[in-house]
Amino acid sequence: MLYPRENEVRAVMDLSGVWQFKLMDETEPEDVLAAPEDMETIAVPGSYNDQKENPKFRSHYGWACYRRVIRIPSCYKGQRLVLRFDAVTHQAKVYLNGKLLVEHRGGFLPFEAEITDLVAAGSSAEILVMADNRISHGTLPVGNEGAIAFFASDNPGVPSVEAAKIWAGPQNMPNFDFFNYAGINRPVRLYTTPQTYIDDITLVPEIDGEDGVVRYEVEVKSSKETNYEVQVDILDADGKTVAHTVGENGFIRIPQAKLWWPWPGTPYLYTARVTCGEDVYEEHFGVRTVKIEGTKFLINGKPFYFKGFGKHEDSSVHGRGLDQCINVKDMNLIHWLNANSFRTSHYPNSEEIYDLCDREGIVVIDETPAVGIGAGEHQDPYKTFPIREHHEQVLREMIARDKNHPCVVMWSMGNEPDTEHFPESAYEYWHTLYEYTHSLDPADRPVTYVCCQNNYERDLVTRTMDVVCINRYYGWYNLSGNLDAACYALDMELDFWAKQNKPVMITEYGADAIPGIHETVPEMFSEEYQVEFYRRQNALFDKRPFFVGEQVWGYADFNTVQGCMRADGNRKGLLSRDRRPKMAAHYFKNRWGQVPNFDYKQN
Ligand code: E8X
Repeated sequence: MLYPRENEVRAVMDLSGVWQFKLMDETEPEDVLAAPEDMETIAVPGSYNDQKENPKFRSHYGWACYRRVIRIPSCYKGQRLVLRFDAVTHQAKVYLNGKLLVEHRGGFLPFEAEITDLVAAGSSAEILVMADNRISHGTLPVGNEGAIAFFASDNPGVPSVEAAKIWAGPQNMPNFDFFNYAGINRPVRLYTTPQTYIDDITLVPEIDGEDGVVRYEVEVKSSKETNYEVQVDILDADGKTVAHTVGENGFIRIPQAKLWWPWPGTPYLYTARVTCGEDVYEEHFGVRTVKIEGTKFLINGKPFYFKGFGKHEDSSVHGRGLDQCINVKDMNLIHWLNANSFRTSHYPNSEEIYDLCDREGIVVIDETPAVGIGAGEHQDPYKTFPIREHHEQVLREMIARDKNHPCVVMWSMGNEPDTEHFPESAYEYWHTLYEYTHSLDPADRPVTYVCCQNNYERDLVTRTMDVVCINRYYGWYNLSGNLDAACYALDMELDFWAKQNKPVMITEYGADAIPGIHETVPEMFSEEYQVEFYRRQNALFDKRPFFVGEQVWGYADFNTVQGCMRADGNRKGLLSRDRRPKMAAHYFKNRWGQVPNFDYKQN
């Protein structure tokens, strides 16, 4: 799906601002809906949870209603009109003038609806958005179910079912470790196209000697029978045409192409300017390749080493709402840290972030919201969670949205599912999904999922991925506080992975550190322990040639559900939530300054 971009023929009206708002209940909205009474104000885009002092905004369970009246300028007459939502979390029903217009499941990917015949240019229209924040065994991310019975029966601290009921219901029980921020988290826009329009563009670059060769495909749609011709111009970074062709699909050769390299190399971007009848669309892309060869992860044919983090979209007040000020700051901090990459843990990020990463040369592992697939040793989630179809849907939508970004080098199908208790059904689920994911990407990027700390000998899935991605907490959640024991166990495990002949990287490892807690003898939660944890474990990665990257957990501290394991959220960030460096940030800035992007490992 193309990003809404204005140009000489397309107009984009940004509907960000203050909307009307009301928390609703669990009742499924009907197909015809009137605005509720007594609405209050809320900012869009933004999660609603932290915008008010009312505790109900944080603990809400169910639907919320947004309202806004838009004016459609008369100069839009004759154009196609499309209403686009970049993300409504987790499920949306959108109403135009009281009637259901479009529904969407999944809180982190865009959807749109054409409204040309439903509104008149020069008039106004009412938009109501119903957003459902409930999570369950059937949503991604996954919510726990049945907590009341569990807490009442197994917990001596909860002496009665009544107490458990007050505590447990109704509320969301995330089976994941980030706050369930909800609402219209990303922009809403009204955009125009001509009646015959460019619906999609696919660009797959290859390198051929000194040249770039781009396989392309343009999809055109039209409300009427027309003849059209598709023209494609490739513009260099100065806007000069360097290649031209005609036709809906084919190959374009860029002589002496400049490649897209991760920072501090030059992330050179070209523009494919596509025209078709009256329509024009400009898509940016880079000439770069990604390939796995033996135990190497190759970018443009050279062995790449990932230095970076798992990173949330999370900031104070905005929650998970788009915040370009934070995004620009984050890109600069990533450079400051001498990092080169991050994983969009644990959901596809806003499209603006990938654009920044393309421009800034930051490498991205793009992850779906499939986090929390597991329910302990007594329940096989693959046989009992109704998620498969939805999981395929988010993969389709994520890849359709992000396929042209040079920054995206790998797809992560999900994070930390149970692969240990039901190894065969886990294999059946993930391996078929792995093949499906490969089939979706025209550029056929590497595909992985991220493995939780587990019994790696029982786990049948991780070893079959293109890159083995492991999250490990030796010295934190297990073998807590003892880095000799932690390093012994990690070393042992790495010897196991050495035998698999795959590229292996760590996608999470880390220790909580509260800024300002200092110790001469490093203990847990001190800044010193966090540094020591990394220093000791990095030494084990450094001596292994098949090891292709270290992504720490995490980039910055982030908000979570409250609980006895979390003091003001998860504190494993290299930076605090307001992006101030802890000691570990300085440690990595120094280390990563000495670890090159390419050829770090001689194998
Ligand atoms: C943590 C991280 C969490 O924030 C992330 O979303 C997923 C978790 C650790 C799993 N990985 O808790 O800091 C711990 C497994 C323990 C054996």
